[in-house]
This record gives sequence, structure tokens and C-alpha cells, in this order.
Amino acid sequence: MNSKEEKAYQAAKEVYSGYGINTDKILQTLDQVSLSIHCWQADDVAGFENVQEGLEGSGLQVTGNYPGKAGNMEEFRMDLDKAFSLIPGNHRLSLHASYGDFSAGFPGRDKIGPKHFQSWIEWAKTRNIKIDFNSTFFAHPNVKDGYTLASKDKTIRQYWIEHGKKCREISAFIGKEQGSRCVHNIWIPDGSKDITPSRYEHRSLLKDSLDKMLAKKYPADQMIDSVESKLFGIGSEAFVVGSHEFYFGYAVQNNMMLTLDIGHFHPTESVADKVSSAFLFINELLFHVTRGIRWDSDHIVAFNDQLTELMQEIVWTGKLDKVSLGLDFFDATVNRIGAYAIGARNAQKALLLALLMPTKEMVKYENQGRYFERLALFEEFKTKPFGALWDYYCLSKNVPVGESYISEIQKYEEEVLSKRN
Ligand code: RNT
Ligand code: ZN
Repeated sequence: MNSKEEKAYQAAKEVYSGYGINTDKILQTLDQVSLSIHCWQADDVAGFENVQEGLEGSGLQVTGNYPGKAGNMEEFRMDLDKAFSLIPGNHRLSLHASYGDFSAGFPGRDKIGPKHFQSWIEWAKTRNIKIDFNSTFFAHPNVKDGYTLASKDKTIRQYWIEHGKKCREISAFIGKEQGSRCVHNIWIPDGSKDITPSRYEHRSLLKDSLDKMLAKKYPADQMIDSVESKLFGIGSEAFVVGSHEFYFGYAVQNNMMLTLDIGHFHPTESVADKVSSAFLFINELLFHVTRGIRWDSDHIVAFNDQLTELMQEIVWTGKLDKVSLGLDFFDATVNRIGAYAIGARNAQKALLLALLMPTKEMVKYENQGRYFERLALFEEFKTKPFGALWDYYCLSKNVPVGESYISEIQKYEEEVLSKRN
């Protein structure tokens, strides 16, 4: 008990215990929360289909050309290992369907199956990582004029319904194999650049396609489906079929999980404020933790108000156990492993800060109508020594403390990434 982190922890512990806050217990709570770490930051959403189209026309765009990107599955898995080694705790991997093991040939998205994910399941088992899943409705020639499940063309809809069905089967298989429910996230790019008189028709088609795709029921301990909305995308500025209202309604009506990507709303709209409403009508929420800037929704997660307010609301609503925290960002202008380390650690730090707030005291003031005191306490707690707790947590989980992961990543860049072509 004599490293500087341990000493700082003891001092911080005393500060918090003066307010009846047990920091040991809070670190345990933090440790029990697994992030669902997205695979797609590692290779700029490229995947392993080989026959893939670019992201263009899918409302997604990755900018940047930082060297060292993984070029095959072996390099990709190595990079994921490196990234996971810099994030304290035990986390899940969120895999996109386009990242299957197609070394024996890619059969087409409507024909993929559990066997294409067998090697991932093995990989994950040896690391005690659980897998979540995402169907891939973009970067494909069958995205017709920007539409998939909501296309007016029946053949196109049929193709994507088939893909969705296959992804659900794969998710259930993964869940069963790993002994932990696999969350299957559904996001489609469908929408239009300009004025669209047939919004109602497209949305009716989407509803119908989803009904067909989701008709088969799987055991709840194997998989759960979640639907993700968006406000607009590049090339779908005027109209996105799968809007918030659409999926909120759909999730409530069908008793489903709902995905709230915090980059998919108007910049001044608070996603944090949606938590307490959503939980009155929906049992479980999946968050895509990201950082929106102006028109872009996928910057590396920063420790900002957007993030800390979201974590705070999750804690205040008392629904931490009903929430999945998925990461969703992709930046190709910086070291990609560095992006993971910054983003994931920030998500955890924000949760830690939220867990440390003097909620009971604040509610006490609130009930007495003492609103100055409520705000004062909240503001003061923002600068209590929570950084010491974070450092101590990293130390106790054997991951780099503070910014020391910078040199770890630089070393990996020098020894591994710079040798790739
Ligand atoms: C896109 C959605 C979606 C994707 C991933 C790659 O706007 O946020 O979650 O980022 O499926
Ligand atoms: Zn998302």
C-alpha cells in the first residue's frame, strides 16, 4: 500500500466517506459494467467480405488515412487484443455481420450463418469476452437508391429481410454458445436526400419488413433484438425512415429493446433526458456511446457534458442493470487503438463520476425545496478527487494508469503497426 496511486486513493476514499459514499463498493459496481466494444473502429468499418462496396450511399463516412490499419483478420484480432488490454474490466465485443470469417468464401449477406462466426466464438472464449451482434444493412450493392428494408422494390426488401433473419439466427447461436445473451442491433440507412412525398409508404414498408424479419421468436437468454433510430445521414438529410418516433413506437408495440445513439439527435437535444421516459415504456435500452459534432455522429467519445449527463440519468433512474453500453465511433485520422483507449476509458470514467454523486443528499434538499443547496452540492462534487479513484481502479485491474497508455500505444505502433503496408 505505498504507490502514489494507492495513497491518493486512501485520501479520496476518506473524502467520499465523509458523505457516506463507499468508494470500494462503487468501484465494484463499475467493475461489473461491461461495455460492448464495437469492432468497427479497428478498420474504418471495412469488414471481411472483400466484395464490399464503399460506405458511400449508406449515410456513413469515415475520414482519414492513418497508417497501420489491420488488413486481415489476424491483424484485426491482434489490434482488438491490444485495445482490450488498455481498458480496465471485462468487456464485450460488438461484431458487425460484415466481419464474419469468410476465409472459406463469402456466400452473400442473405446466406451467412453461424459457421461464419465459429472462429470468433472460439477467439472470444479463450479471452472470456462475450459477443454482441449487428446486422449490416449498408455498404452493399443491394442498398437500392439508399433503401433496404423500406425499399419500394419487393426483391430488395426480401433480400434484406433474409439478411436480418440470418443475423438473428447467428445472434441466438452466439448467445447459446457463449452462455450469455447476445444483443442484436438493427440499424438501416434508409432515407432520402430531398423532399419525399411517400414517407408514410416507406415507413409502412419498414414496419412490414421488420414484422417479417422479427417473426421468429428466440429464447430470451440467447438473444434480444434492438432497433436504432437516426435523425439524418449524409445523403439522407431530408428523410430517414427509421426515425426516433418510428422506433420508439415500434419498440413499445413489440416489447423490444431500443437503441439510443447519442449522436443521432439534434445537437441541442438531450438524450440523457430520454432515459427516464423511455424506461416507463421500454424494459431495456442499448446506448451507442459516441460524440456528435455538427453533422457527424461518430467522433471518439470525449468526457463531456453529453456523456456525463447520460451516465448520470442512467444511475438516477436506477436502471444500470437494464442498460447496455455500446460504443460507436470511427476515426481514421488517429491511431485506431488509441481511439479505443480514449473512448472506452472515457465512458467508464463518466459512469464512475455519476456513481459518485451525492444523490441521496441532493434528493433530500430537493424534497425540502432547497434548490440552491441541491445545485451547489452537485457542482462541488464535480471536482472531488474522483480521478484518484479512476487511477486506482486502473492500477488494480492491471491496465495503464493515467496517460501512460500513450507510450504503450506508441510502442505497438513502432513494433507492429508501422511494419504493415
Ligand atoms: C450509423 C449507426 C450504426 C453504425 C454501425 C456501424 O449511423 O450509428 O450504429 O454506426 O452500425
Ligand atoms: Zn450507432
